[in-house]
Amino acid sequence: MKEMPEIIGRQSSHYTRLVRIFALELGVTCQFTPIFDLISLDRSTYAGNPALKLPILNTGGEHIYGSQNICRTLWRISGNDQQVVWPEDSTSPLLMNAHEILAHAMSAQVEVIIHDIVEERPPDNASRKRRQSLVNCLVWMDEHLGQVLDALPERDLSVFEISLYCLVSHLPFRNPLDLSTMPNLQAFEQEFEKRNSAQATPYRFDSPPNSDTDT
Ligand SMILES: N[C@@H](CCC(=O)N[C@@H](CS)C(=O)NCC(=O)O)C(=O)O
Repeated sequence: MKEMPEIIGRQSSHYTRLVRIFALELGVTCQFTPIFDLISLDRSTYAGNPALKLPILNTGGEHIYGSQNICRTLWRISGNDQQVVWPEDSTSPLLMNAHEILAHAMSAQVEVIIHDIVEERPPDNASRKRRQSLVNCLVWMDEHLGQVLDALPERDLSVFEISLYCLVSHLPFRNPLDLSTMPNLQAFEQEFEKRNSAQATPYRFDSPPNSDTDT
């Protein structure tokens, strides 16, 4: 009997939610194994990923690093004929820029959280710039979202939309920002939220048994 794929990550992580939603949308049943220590220096904590990053996918002992590689692997495993739009399907400047800005914003969100929230470090020039670039990306996305969604090729699923949902819904959970001036992002989130895959993957902290930590 084939082993069930295993997603190793954190329920509080937007990259982990991306792959969990992707798996659910494709109908690939995965087991989930939490990583408790987000700032561990031991690569074995991250299933061997030398970048010390999560999520990781374990398929029969083969470990895949990087959320997009994981999505591609899940898609192959699924044998599903759903039409998936990948970042490289973008040929127009608008779509290429939208993917670039979203990828940057997701990564900036991680850096902002580690610096400002996990480590509680005081602001410095680099952290202020990072936060500003995150906000700028969100504003850009809000302004261009309608055009971007219209320009995406015909699809059942897109990495863009799942990623954007995971990022926007992560903000109030981990890094509250004022989104009141970004109505398009808010409307997009509310619409995506209706999907079963979104309902099944709420953000929450994974705590080791007998612990009350929440980082
Ligand atoms: N390129 C990676 C980025 C993953 C990433 O940054 N994950 C965050 C959690 S959301 C992480 O590992 N944070 C720990 C750290 O950066 O030290 C991917 O797409 O999976």
